[in-house]
Amino acid sequence: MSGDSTVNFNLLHRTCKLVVLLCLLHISVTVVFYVRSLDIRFAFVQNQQSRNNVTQLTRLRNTGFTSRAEPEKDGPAEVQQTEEPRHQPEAEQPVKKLEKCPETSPLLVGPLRVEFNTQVNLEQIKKDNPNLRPGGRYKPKDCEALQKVAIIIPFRNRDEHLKYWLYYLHPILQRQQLDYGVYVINQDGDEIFNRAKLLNVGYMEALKEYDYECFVFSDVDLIPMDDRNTYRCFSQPRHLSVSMDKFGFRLPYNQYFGGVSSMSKEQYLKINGFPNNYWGWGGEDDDIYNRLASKGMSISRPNSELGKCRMIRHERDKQNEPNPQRFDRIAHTRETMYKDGIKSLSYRVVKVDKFDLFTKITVDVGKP
Ligand code: UDH
Ligand code: NGS
Repeated sequence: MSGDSTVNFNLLHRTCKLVVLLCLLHISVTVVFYVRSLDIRFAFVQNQQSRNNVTQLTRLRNTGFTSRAEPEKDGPAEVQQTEEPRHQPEAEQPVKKLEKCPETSPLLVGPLRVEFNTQVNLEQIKKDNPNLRPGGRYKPKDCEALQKVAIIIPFRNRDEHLKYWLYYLHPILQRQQLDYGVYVINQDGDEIFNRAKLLNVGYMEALKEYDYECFVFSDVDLIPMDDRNTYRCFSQPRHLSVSMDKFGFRLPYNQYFGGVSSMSKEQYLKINGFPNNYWGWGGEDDDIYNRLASKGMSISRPNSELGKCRMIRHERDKQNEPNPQRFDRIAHTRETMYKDGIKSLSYRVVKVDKFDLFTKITVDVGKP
């Protein structure tokens, strides 16, 4: 009997030990798993926080708040990194520099209906273009524009035409994904008009505001009929209004460079800008063509389908009669272009108005 009970006691003792050991093992396994799950949860919270930081910074940047405090010249605002874990997976990096916009904008729609029978009003245009910044500035928010373009419009007493221009062009330029600003250069007073000198003023004044690299010079009464005719610069000076309704959608002559054209800063400086001494109508665009040709540049053009545009019909303006000296002047461009141009430009800024849809610079350009 006593031998049996000793055996039973030993068996019980071993079983209890085993149970205690199993319990200990269970507890330690549970503790290990618990600690590991804490680690994971902590890491998850950290990641969520850093993701929120990125989202907040992105939002700030898109509304323009962060860029406002930074100098314009630096382009898209760089966002400062907040305290981020040292080693982050690729996807968790803070806001990166925007990628370049594609060579051809995916937003383009092609041929457009352009007509001037319906009235347009500035308030409506403003509502239709909520992403414009004061002074008629814009840059895409999802990509870095390929070019910074200043659009220069020579102007006096053409408010009705300007409204149509703004109505049609702002949406087009935004679809073209340009970083652009619209500068209306308004000739002060009622002396004889000087289109080319106003364009020179536009070049100078736009550069005071932003480091534009491309300049589009556009008459106020010309509207493109296809948004694939991009208002930017090319490796050669560009003539954009190649197929105007008033010329039966053809070029009036091969050397024609009037209406809408574009030039990079480099191309423009190579020809000493435009002439300042063409007072009244005609010839200044031919002088510009001569300057480009004399410097060995050729004219790049869109094809006649893409280059279609409409002109708003109008009567001849007062104080813009044909210039009787124009034929003599264009015969001597090669001799005069170094004395007369951007280097010898003089004018006085009378007023600068930053409107919602454009910047208006009123200037005294003098008289002949
Ligand atoms: N411009 C003004 N105000 C003026 C004169 C010219 O804003 O008083 C600007 C405007 O941007 C215009 C550009 O300069 O688009 C070219 O001038 P323009 O319109 O006189 O040249 P265009 O060749 O017309 O368009 C010439 C007169 C046509 C008379 C037709 C009569 N049926
Ligand atoms: C030429 C003018 C250009 C003018 C073009 C088109 O004759 O300045 O006609 O004019 N050159 C001279 O007069 C030397 S338009 O039909 O648009 O009024 O741009």
